[in-house]
Amino acid sequence: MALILQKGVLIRRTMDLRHDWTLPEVRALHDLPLLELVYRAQGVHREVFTEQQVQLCSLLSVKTGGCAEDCAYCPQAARYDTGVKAEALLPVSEVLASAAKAREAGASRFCMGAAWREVKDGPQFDRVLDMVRGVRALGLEACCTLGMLTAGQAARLKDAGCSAYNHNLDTSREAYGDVITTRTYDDRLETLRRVREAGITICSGGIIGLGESVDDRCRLLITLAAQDPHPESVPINMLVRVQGTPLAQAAPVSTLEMVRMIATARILMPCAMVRLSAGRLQMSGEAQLLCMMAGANSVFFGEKLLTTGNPEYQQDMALFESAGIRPLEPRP
Ligand code: SAM
Ligand code: DTB
Ligand code: SF4
Repeated sequence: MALILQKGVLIRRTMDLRHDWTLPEVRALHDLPLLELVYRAQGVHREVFTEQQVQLCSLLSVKTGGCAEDCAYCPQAARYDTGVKAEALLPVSEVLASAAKAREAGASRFCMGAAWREVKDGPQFDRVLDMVRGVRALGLEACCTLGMLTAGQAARLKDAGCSAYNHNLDTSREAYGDVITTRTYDDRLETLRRVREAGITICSGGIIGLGESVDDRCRLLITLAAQDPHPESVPINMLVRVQGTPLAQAAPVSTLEMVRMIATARILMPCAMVRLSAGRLQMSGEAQLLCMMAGANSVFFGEKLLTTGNPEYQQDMALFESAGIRPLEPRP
């Protein structure tokens, strides 16, 4: 920690941000007694985030199902029989109506997901660019998650005003091939590089509960923290086990494993928004608050994630109110 003084007055503390964490170091943090880990993560959190605020993000599947990839967790992969039907790309008007409603309900970020392997230039991508422009015009941050991108496509998204691009590494390089075979870890890192070069902020995180080891979870966080700058946003998902996917019968993970993952992410990437993402339906309100104590400062709200369930709006608001947590105001 360094202090910045102006005429002897403390104006800002700067964190020593590291990009070279080692597995023994991260494992030692991750495996600390839980309350000690949460205490340390909360200390880092408070150096950066001084208000009791949580960012509410709204998520909409703008193009559902029929995806060519084989991600073993995903209900939208065409090759698994999950009951999710392939649908066409939504019209811009429908997406913007949904964004306006989300803004009314307190969202400051609107995330649009497409079940694509990669973006193809043409009318569909042009329509997504119109969606991005429309969401920005509503005063919301616009995030997209559309699969792999070329440098040119990243530049066009940036021109349209895209604030962030979500592209998860999901797990460690070592465990990746057990979960996805239709693309490589390096494909993923290459898209992240293109997004960064285009000047769009990065949202990248992962999932726990895929059958990975604790070392794999730590290696994922090490790879994310090796990015310079760190991703601005790190979603931590708990696997939603969907019938028909190869991971439908995966062993459930405990909420305390989520707490450990979130706390470790917070310590490694102090300035990132750490997002408590999929899996909240399986967690009690108190467990979610423990995740927030461990450094999570954002959730997806609304009854649906992309295709699976999420807590009811009223239930979330009651939880935040009882804990004195305020939604982060929009700052477009
Ligand atoms: N097709 C694009 C891609 O894969 O980058 C964008 C959409 S994809 C559904 C976005 C992310 O959702 C995935 O990277 C994965 O981390 C997460 N996800 C998908 N299914 C999930 C599940 N069953 N449980 C938890 N997270 C899941
Ligand atoms: C992320 O990391 N989690 C969100 C968002 N980024 C796109 C998606 C979760 C999807 C959960 C499964 C579903 O609802 O289809
Ligand atoms: Fe397709 Fe994305 Fe689902 Fe993988 S996670 S199957 S790329 S929609």
